[in-house]
Amino acid sequence: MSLSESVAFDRAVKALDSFRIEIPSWGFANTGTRFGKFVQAAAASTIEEKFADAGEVNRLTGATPTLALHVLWDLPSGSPHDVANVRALEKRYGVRSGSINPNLFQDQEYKYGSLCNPSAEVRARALGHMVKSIELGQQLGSRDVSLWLADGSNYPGTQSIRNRIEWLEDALRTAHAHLAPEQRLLVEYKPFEPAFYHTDIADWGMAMHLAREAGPQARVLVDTGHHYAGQNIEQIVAWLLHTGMLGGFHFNDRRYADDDLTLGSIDPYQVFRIFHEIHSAQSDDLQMDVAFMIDQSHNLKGKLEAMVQTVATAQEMWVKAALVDREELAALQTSCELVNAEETFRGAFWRDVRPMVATWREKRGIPADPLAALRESGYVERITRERGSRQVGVASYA
Ligand code: PSV
Ligand code: MN
Ligand code: MN
Repeated sequence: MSLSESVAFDRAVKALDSFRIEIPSWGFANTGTRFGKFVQAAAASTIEEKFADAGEVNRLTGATPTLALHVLWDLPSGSPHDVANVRALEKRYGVRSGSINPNLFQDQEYKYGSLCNPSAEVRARALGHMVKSIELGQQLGSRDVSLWLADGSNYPGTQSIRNRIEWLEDALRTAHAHLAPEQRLLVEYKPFEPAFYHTDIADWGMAMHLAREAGPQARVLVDTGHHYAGQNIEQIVAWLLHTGMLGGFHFNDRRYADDDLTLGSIDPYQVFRIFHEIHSAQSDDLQMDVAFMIDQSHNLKGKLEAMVQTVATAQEMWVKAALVDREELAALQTSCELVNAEETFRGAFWRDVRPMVATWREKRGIPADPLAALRESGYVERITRERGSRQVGVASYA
């Protein structure tokens, strides 16, 4: 039995009112693959343009009040001037700084690793960058520092895996000691790429161990694209919820590996299953504080449109998962009525919640159809003209 229309709508309103998802500054910039970039005239190339685009997505969806920043890409000097500039942009565009992402993968000296580099000098400089990122977070009033390492090796026998674990533990303990009481350190894992033999933080077990070693304000960050094909991601989420170690998500979709595609474009049921774990932990009163963030790279689609699609999909999946009749499901699980349990579960997934979400948007003064509103606003055409005129040889579509 599915929930009645009125119970479902009340639940949808509650779910949507509390739903926030952070957007990444790099989702508006020109990005590509290792084979090159197809540049877009409308792509943001300055921090102001990224804030402007984020403000537009927030205006259209009402769900994205924060913007994740990548230190070297967005705060290159880390100076008080950079910080003051970002502060002014926050006010101008109505979007606050979100998670701070240190960049420990671009510098040439990180060829053999950053916090896990065999050279003590390189490790110390990488740690210095971490500490700087933590301080930037404090100056910007942003809570989470998200750590992703590209560290690893490409060939068996070429690095000591265990030495690198020790260096990493030491570095994360020191970094953690610099956190302000309200800050958190989120440790992201990834099984491969750019390293192809071993990655120093390859999975959730390693990330959880390191977060525990680092200290009480560290948690695990789950990027949905950072798993081997076939891995049961919602089970990992359930374990992290159970152990109180889930800190946040980087949402994206993929067909093969870390493809960074728009959410739900390949497998919306995966998003639903993850959200169900969160809703069910919430209704079981599990202590949790989970940051939802998008980590996507839109190299073919128009960036604004892609971001709006993802946020709208996230809202829809969040509502669908809120509409699982969890009491009924619990009873069916206990009595092992497998088919009925499955039908209760996936019945919520198949329910068309778009009319409910549109009604909620109208009640909250948000466009009922954010994608259509984006198109009607002329925003993309305007930035295509303004930004495109500064670039040469750029494709004219947004
Ligand atoms: C690495 O693949 C990653 O998922 C990390 O979160 C980085 O910060 C981000 O992508 C940058 O593109
Ligand atoms: Mn990520
Ligand atoms: Mn990734």
